[in-house]
Amino acid sequence: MAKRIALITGATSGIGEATARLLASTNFDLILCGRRKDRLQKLAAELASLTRIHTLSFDVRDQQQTTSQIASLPDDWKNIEVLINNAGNAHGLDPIQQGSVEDWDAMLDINVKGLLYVTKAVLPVMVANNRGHIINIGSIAGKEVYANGNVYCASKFAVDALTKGMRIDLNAHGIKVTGIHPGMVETEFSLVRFKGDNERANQVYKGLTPLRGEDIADLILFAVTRPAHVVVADLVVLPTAQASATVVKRL
Ligand code: NDP
Ligand code: 8X3
Repeated sequence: MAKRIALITGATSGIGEATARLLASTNFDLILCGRRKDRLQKLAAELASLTRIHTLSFDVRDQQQTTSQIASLPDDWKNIEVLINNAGNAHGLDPIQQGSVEDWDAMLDINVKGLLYVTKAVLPVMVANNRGHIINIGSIAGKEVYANGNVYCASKFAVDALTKGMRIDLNAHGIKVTGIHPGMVETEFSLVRFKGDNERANQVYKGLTPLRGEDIADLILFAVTRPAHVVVADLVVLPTAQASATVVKRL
């Protein structure tokens, strides 16, 4: 079977990087995206023996950059069949009355508007082909609101709403849309949320076995390898030690 082209945002770390590694060893050519060029180059060099790799470095907050980078793809990379909208992070964990506007802007601009900008740049080819698959990485935070989660939760509720809206609007074009909503995954997520405070980040996963990026990559691979008539619409996945956004069993 011919290889399909998948574009992964946030491929420089965590869930996106694990997904790149898994898809590279299956039936995909990969467009790997992120801001950190050194990481993109290192990963591309590592995976080049497995499949074709193209890298794009851009900040999803910048619509002009996002659009022009995706438009710059050579002809033999333009036919994207799978888009994995994964780039995103939490910034801060504060009560709303103490929240930082900078953190709010980052979460809404990256997790919501960035996802929209990337999708807008990729959709024309899927619409023209009447075929394609968009995977949006939401969160348990997009299903339940928890204390101090306020704006991060709002950004992920928006991802959930956009996933449902995309599935409806793109239905006529045969484009599949999947939402994957993880609980705790040990990546650089908490380090970013707590602005490089390693000790605080490690506390999040203390006394439990969290998910790994590879666990989410497995689900992505499952979703993108279903037969043409099947779409995995919505998946919530938690570590066994986690029952909800806030109910967690620790040793
Ligand atoms: P990481 O911090 O490990 O990875 C985040 C990725 O997003 C990096 O590759 C980063 O690349 C990219 N990214 C962040 N900001 C931007 C930006 N402005 N422009 C372009 N790329 C950006 O975290 P995860 O792997 O855990 O996060 C991936 C997704 O999973 C996120 O959407 C997150 O909300 C979601 N999620 C994570 C959970 C968890 O517990 N870890 C649980 C539920 C959902 P670079 O910095 O190089 O640009
Ligand atoms: C990341 C999971 O619970 O920290 O989306 O919001 S949580």
